[in-house]
Amino acid sequence: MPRPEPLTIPPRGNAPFHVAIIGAGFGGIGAAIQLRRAGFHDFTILEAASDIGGTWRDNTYPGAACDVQSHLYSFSFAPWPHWDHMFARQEQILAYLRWCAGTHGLDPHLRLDCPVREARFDEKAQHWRLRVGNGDELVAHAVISATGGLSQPQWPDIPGQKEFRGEQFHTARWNHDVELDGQRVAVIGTGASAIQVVPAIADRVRSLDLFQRTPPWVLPKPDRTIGPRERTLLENLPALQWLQRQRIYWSLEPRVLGFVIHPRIMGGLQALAKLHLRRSIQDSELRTRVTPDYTIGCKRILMSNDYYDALQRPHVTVHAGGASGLTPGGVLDGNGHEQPADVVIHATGFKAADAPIPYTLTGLDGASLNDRWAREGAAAFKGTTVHGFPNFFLIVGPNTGLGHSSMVHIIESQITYVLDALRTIARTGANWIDVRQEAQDQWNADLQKRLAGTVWASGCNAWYQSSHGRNTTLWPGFTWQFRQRTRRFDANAYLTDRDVA
Ligand code: N01
Repeated sequence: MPRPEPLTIPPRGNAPFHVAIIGAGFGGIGAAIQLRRAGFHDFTILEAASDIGGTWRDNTYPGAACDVQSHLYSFSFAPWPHWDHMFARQEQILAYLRWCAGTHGLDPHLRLDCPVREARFDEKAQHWRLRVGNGDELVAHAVISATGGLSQPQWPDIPGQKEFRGEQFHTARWNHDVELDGQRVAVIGTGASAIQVVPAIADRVRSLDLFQRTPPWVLPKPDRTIGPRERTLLENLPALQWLQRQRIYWSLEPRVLGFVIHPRIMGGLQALAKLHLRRSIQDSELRTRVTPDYTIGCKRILMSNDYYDALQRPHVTVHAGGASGLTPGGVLDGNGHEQPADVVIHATGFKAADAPIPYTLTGLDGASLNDRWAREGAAAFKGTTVHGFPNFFLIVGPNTGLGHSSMVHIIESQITYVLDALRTIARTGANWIDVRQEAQDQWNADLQKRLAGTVWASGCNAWYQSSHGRNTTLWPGFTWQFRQRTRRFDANAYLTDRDVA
């Protein structure tokens, strides 16, 4: 694998230039590996939890697996020949991330159980001050914030949750102490998490009531096991692994055309999903109940070979119309009828579109990014830098999400950009860089113009939209276009401390 160009940053005053990485999921681990591979060792990874892994540590629900093939949903600079399924299970992805951290020597840089509460730019000292959970303060000259787009669970906005007397939990905080065998279980939500959970638990429970508000489009999942012989071959022939990655990448990339050019192009995919539905569900009434009424792709397209089977078990009931509340003994359907339940599982997703930053972030002139984004909606330049927040870099920032390919590809592109920004700081001797407001505004105006014609704007209610009515989550293009735009740090779009001195 080609190494990133070397990175050596001269000390600032008496102190070495220090980088704080917030979060040890794919984004934080990837950034740390690339810093080390570039020969830069002065960084700390601050992780709020007691283990690394991000979303792949938190989502331990039964059936949790990736819906992108693992040879692509992994770092190109840390290929792994050991995937035992085309679409890896959660435990194996977590094992992969631990392997990445171990083999790339990240352990000495890791501070676990160390939630960042506040990051404040000290204009006089020209560096960031980070306050962590135990009250300690850490100084950093640059901050890479990789806290993840899907890290904060969204509980349903329905009354009665405090009154429910049984057990309840969110899929991203699965309570493994709760026994599901023989219980009456209610699942709220029919998104990517629910369609994995429902088939995984259906056989164990006494009854399963699924509360669906909007049915998803579901395609067959082209999964298969990767046997020991194939894995040995991949291990011994790295070129074959590379080819496998390329094959998957180029097979997924054209799918973006249907998302961004015209919703009509989605016709073929929608026909395939309808065929999957017709072949899988015989009962026409149930089929009608789970047939979506919006264009495929407007909400995330799901993949499963066993979801529809599970819905047809005699003890499984789909309640269209969603859940309208909880009572002490169960869940109210859309008509207000109570469905008794011992356990309620909230498969209701994450706070994604409003891109919350899970700590207080204060930049130049005391500006608060938390307030700004709450007021105006999330916006950044290239999903990575934000005007007024010098030397602050987001991984998986606004409008970097994908509906068609691997987020790890986007993460790698952003890391390349951040490393090049740090190289610019090293080369020019500047203390900080700050993206110009005009550059950021132009970037976002262009994005919103392109998003207006996409399938995501075709009239469904998806978490891609922020509460301000803008799509602040998705990248409306090919992933190689994003890579092209982040290949080099574009210094002209930035001010430095010297420009404002
Ligand atoms: O969450 P979601 P998710 N009554 O927001 C419903 C990633 N992911 O955790 O559609 C009934 O998709 C809500 O209904 P509606 C992936 O990026 C990846 O499933 O808003 N239902 C919806 O059905 C994914 O997109 C993998 O009408 C209620 C559901 O809750 C993202 O995570 C696996 C309701 C939330 O679905 C989020 O997926 C899993 C109510 N009162 C997740 N309130 C991979 O395989 C809300 N809902 C990589």
